[in-house]
Amino acid sequence: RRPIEAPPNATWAAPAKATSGDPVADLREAILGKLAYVIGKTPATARERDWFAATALALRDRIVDACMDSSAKAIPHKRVYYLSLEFLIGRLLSDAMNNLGLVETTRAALKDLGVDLGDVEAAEPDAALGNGGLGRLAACFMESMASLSIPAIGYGIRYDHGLFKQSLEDGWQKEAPETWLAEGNPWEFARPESTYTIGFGGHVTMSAISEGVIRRHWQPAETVLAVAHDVPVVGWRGKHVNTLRLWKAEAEAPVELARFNGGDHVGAVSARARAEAISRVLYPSDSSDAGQELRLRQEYFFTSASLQDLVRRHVTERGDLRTLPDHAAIQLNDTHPAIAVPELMRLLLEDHGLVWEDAWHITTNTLGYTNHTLLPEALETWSVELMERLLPRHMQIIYLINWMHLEEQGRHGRADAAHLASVSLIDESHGKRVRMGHLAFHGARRVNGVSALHTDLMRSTVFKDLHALDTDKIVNKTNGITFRRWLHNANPDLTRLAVEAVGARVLDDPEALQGLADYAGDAGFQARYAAVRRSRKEALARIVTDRTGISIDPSALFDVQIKRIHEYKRQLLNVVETVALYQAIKADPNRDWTPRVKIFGGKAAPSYVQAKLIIKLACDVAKVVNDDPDVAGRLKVVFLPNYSVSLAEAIIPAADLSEQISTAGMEASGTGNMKLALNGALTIGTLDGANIEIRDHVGAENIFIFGLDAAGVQARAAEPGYPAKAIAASPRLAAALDLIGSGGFSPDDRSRFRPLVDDLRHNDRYLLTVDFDDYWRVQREVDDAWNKPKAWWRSAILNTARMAWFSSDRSMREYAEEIWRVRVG
Ligand code: GPQ
Repeated sequence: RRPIEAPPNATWAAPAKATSGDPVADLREAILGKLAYVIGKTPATARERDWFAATALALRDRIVDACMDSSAKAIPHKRVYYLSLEFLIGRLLSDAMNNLGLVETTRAALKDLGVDLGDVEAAEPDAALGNGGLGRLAACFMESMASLSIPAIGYGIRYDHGLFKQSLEDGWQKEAPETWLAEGNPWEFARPESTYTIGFGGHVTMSAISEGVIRRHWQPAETVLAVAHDVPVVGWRGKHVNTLRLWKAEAEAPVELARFNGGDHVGAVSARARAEAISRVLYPSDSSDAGQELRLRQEYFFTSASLQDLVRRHVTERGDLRTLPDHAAIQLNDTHPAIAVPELMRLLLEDHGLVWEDAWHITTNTLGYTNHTLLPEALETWSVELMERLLPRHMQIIYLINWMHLEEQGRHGRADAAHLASVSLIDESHGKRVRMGHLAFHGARRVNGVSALHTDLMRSTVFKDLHALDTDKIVNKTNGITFRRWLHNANPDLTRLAVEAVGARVLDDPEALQGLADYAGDAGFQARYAAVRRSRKEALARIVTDRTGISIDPSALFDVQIKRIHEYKRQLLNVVETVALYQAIKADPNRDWTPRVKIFGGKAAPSYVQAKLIIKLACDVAKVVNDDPDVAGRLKVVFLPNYSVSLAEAIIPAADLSEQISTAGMEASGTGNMKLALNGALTIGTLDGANIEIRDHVGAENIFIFGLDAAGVQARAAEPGYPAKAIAASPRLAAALDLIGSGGFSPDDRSRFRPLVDDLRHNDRYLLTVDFDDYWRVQREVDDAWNKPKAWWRSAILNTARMAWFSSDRSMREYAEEIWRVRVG
């Protein structure tokens, strides 16, 4: 791997430090110093992990230098506060080296010490503080904000244990705890001086402060401390550094001495265990509501700490809270921090003595809310009973906000019961529950969706009636990805090729990638582009063999579906098509079948039974297909265990085909679709989420679209008996389902996959049966296209050239301008 060295430029001066004039020697000495005096090891005793820590610490010093430079500047006029329960950042070393322009310097410094940079990079654990797209988006946005010099602080939780480790035991997913902090985190600074008290439970008291004016005060029964841990986020060319501030939960009293002295040694630390449980582990739920009390505690814990922190900063810097909206934009990443609405109200009313109208004005001019799904099972609600018990004051405030909101409807002549029930912050249809989406919507100045289609569906479905009250409130902000990680770091060879073709400008301005279009038909360029792909495929093939024992041929088409396992994402559609293809090859083994390797990766939520069964099916199909001599050389199936950010970095540059096959209307955006297309994989996909915008950019002739669109899905889903009709009309689908359902892949347990097949036959909520034939048809078009390499590589190059718009820099500029009203740069 030979990463790209950023060419220095005039505005990007190295900090003025005593140096030898030799950057490699300076960094080498810095690393040796960290190894000796921080890690306490000699080069002879150091393990890769020690070299990683020493290197990270040496680079962190450089980031601090850059940070001191940027924070020496005046207080920024306005800051963005990005509140997210998840930041799926992965490894940070290559980001830091690349953005500081120190990749080759670091490589050379380590080489002098007899250490290989690649080995050191591999020793860094992934910070897996997120589940999937939502958390990775937050990480891309943090990197882009730093690169655009948008002053920002990301706020989240410093989980002791990130997303679980997945292993496959005989094809069944097993979960083990993830332990990224086991040997410490060299990137972070503990900030015990930034500690806040977070309350839970208790009751609300009242005091009359003057005639007719009553103040309410929350008296929590229990308190927990939130202690800040800061991770610096350095932007491109080291020009700007932002902070990711993660909260750790600690008990006020580490041990209750009276109990301890009384002999109750376990009870003496039980309050501590209860407090620390809050930041212990990331909930592994993706696009589904975790719904448990500890989850609500996590949400309130990090939201309250973050708001207290930013309010205190504002008061220190500006004095008057009335100007908060001028100097702070708070973005709520989904509804997980939606409790910010009543919490900010409470802080303004109780701690700062503001009156309701002023507090509401400040709140609703500071908050923004991003919605990431319309799936009903993912829309958060909390029972009023739990809220009253855990956050009694917040529940009062929510009731008051809702009362005023519904009164307002009456004043506009909209007091009919159906309308009120639809816009109310409380759902009363099955017990009383607070609708967190409605709460965030009502408390925000702007609400956004994450792709054009998703935003349209927000306006026409879940938020229809709220939207009608203020049609300017919902805006679209199509997702993006940071090219520094997903092109420059993940695919340095492709980046070098782009630099050679269109100039180094492409490193600063993704729009320059457009210049590659001129070379799309050039035989010489195609050959070099294909050679880069080939080398990435060989590297992935080694990983596959290493981790699964399966050998795959790099000259076959690599067909990749990597993402969380979820029924709406329809991995099952891909597996059923694989089975149908297997049957077709068996029936006609002498045809010139296009060689394919189907590669799957992704985790299932531990409680998601159907998703785990789909993993098992993929593995069982793999076993049969890979062992069958009749299909040898034509079809292989691989399920790569423990999909992660760093595994994605290895898979994406090696992919020829990107599977984006969700039921139309259900994938809010997708971002893996963007990473794969940027790296030149052609997409096979539905008209869902950002796939539509990808098609618009790369051109309909350079993408494989199939299936019903969102309107078609809505219409068909309303027709009774659609699965049976679809299966009856498709002998190929019927045969594949018969083989799966009758135990063709599970001779040890013939009824194992009956639940999956029965659900398809009788229910099929995700319209797999309806889209199957078209999917099959377009997959065969893919086969044909693969056999015309000139046209294939032309399309691939055009995909890379035309994905520039999907840079998260573009997303962040749009948020900055239309939602946050904050200066860029
Ligand atoms: N997304 Cl609600 C998640 O990754 N987790 C979630 O809990 C929810 C949404 C995803 C969504 O499914 C993708 O379509 C988006 O691209 C992604 O958020 C980022 O917006």
